[in-house]
Amino acid sequence: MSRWEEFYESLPPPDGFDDAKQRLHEFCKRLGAKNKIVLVTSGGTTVPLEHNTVRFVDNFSAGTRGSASAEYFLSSGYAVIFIFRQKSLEPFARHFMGLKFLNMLEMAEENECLSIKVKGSHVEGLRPVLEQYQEAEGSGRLLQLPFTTLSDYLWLLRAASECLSSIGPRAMLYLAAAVSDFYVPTDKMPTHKMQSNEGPPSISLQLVPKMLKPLVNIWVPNAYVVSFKLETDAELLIKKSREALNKYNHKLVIANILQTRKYKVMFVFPNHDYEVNLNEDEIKKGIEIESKIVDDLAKKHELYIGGMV
Ligand code: 9Z3
Repeated sequence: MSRWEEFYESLPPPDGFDDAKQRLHEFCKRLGAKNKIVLVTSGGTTVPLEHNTVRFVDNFSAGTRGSASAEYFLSSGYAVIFIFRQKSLEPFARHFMGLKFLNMLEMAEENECLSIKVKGSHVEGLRPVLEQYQEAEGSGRLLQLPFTTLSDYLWLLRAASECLSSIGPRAMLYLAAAVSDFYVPTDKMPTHKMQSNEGPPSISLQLVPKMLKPLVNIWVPNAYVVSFKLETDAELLIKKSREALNKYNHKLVIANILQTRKYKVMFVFPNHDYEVNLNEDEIKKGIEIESKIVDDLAKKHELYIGGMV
């Protein structure tokens, strides 16, 4: 048994997994014959430190990259499977988060009847979002499945990949989730909440086997697979991205630096690379880098489907 198979054996499937599998199957069957389908993963995974989990290891990802990209894929005609960290940003809903949402509303009283309305200054901005959301809902082209832990994520990733294998090169995988490289094995985890009066705990994290290998070679071998590489040291970025391409044989790594990720990424292919960025003017206008990333990818994917790359 390979290391990744052993790893899966050690992780029980998440609650509701059969239902998620069925929804994936129905989605791919209904839309797969005629459409391109992209699997977008988004947000960070948690790694529990106790079986009855009070504490866990998490990461910074807010899900902006994934949720914004899902919207642009939908408007480029894709059907989208969106696997996202519970409570991270979601397509369309991300425009209505927290106080931003409340600031868009106002009270109105007419004939002693009180109502709440969207402020006039926001109507034009909200219209395209609402229209696109209603179109995606109406056409059933968006399937959202949440995860919390690394284990939930890996089960969903595998199930979605295996479903997508039936549509060959029309499937794209866009792996933007920030997935933990480390975990605490189930048999090394305490059952109950760690007690501070027992002194500082010593926690030994193990390496998570890289799932890109079975994903590219076994689960969904004909898909257009795009992974993301995140670094904080710019010196390492291209080198590490090329290493990943050589190791896993997928099509493209989109490389980004933590601090500049919202306006600059590198597209790294096995033999060349280039920057996709936003200039000052585009940033001021509120253009999102994901619109450029998805535009470029949709073209590359079309060439791939046509057997041209
Ligand atoms: C990314 O690099 C994404 O672009 C971000 C997006 C997580 C930086 P936000 O959600 O951030 O918009 O706040 N995702 C992949 C990160 C990752 O863990 N990649 C692994 C690695 O770098 C490889 S799969 O080793």
